[in-house]
Amino acid sequence: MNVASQNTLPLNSAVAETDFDVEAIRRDFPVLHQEINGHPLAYLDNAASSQRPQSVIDAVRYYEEHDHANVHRGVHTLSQRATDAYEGGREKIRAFINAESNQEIIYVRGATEAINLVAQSYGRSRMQAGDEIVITTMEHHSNIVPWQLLAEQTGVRLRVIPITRRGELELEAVDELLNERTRLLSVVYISNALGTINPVKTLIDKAHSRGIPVMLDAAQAAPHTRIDVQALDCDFLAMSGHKMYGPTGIGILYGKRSLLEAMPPYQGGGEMILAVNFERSVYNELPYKFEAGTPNISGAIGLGAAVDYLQAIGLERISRYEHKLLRYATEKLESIPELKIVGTAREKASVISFTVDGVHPHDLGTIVDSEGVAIRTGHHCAMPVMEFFGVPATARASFAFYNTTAEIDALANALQTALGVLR
Ligand code: 7TS
Repeated sequence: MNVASQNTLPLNSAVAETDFDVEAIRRDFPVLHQEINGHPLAYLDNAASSQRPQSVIDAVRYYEEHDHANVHRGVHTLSQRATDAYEGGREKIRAFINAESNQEIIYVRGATEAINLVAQSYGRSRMQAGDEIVITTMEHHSNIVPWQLLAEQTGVRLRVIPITRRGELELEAVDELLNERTRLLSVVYISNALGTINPVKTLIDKAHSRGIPVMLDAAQAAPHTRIDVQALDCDFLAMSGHKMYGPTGIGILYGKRSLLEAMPPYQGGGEMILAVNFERSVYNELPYKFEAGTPNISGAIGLGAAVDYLQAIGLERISRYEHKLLRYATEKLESIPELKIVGTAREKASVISFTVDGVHPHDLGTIVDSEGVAIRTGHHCAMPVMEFFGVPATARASFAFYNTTAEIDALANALQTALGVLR
């Protein structure tokens, strides 16, 4: 599904969605039903980490209470059950992103580790001084610093696609930056700081026409839009479980099998070998070659349950509902004259960053918290974005499909209170 095309949907002022019962969905998320500082919690920090539905909590708990053992190692029943559940999660995730094979789904700690793995395994074994890696101005630090580490190790050069004042990529610059020295294009799919949905299919086609592989940082995309890695034809893709209603400490690296097969292991240890002697070791097959040591078994199982939950609702419905929420919130915040929205791309998802002249975002965040509204303030690990817009930080509200227009109203009211106090 193309999220971008949904941005042209007409706005229903009441955000009424006949086939989307947000109250029923909210009942699946126990954490939402509490008061913070005497007000109902309005959790609007989903880009940092989303909440877990009861089914994820139950799946993890069931595993801990009935099935825990180490995976792939035992003939005993618990080990087999743990292995089945762990590998079952991998199959769910494969189907979720429509990868061709389970061997292309590597369990990692999160998007950060996925990108570091590609930098250190793929990058370090294939790149050298004179080669170039292209990223964009709107990357999260986790899609900048791993390449800088690689640059220090190998002499590769990092080149950066600029952005416009709206917070969109300057696409004309792409043709110039992708050249015969480029070895990889690594791009954020949806920006955590601006909400911009990048035209990743166009970028992939441009890169592939020059023989350049593409990595997508889909940490923010996976919870909000249907991802089909075969349709996109991306070469690598990174996701974080905790941003898609699953546990922390688990994430996925997707890689095309042919690329992963040719890559050396990222870490050495148990599980990733077939045979070891002191002369040499024989590495295990995919995906285990990249899963050294005892993995986050309960995390993988929880992520599988999160994917089941998302599939049951349907990413298309989620995108539609969240898009309406974003439109509602944008109109609401635009009606507060002191407030300036940072990031006004034509294609956006689930994030509104904003500033108020003369007021530090941390102060805004603290005051709205006193009314039960959770937003994030800071540089959002995207300091080059802050530098581009000439601000030290922004306040950011980020939405999930369990959020409501009432919560957005609570945000707007709390911001009015804050402005009354601070200005
Ligand atoms: N890429 C993007 C686009 C992100 O938004 C984040 C985390 C990461 C990568 C790293 O993910 P991790 O799970 O490995 O930490 N973004 C945020 C955020 O916006 N606020 O807190 C974390």
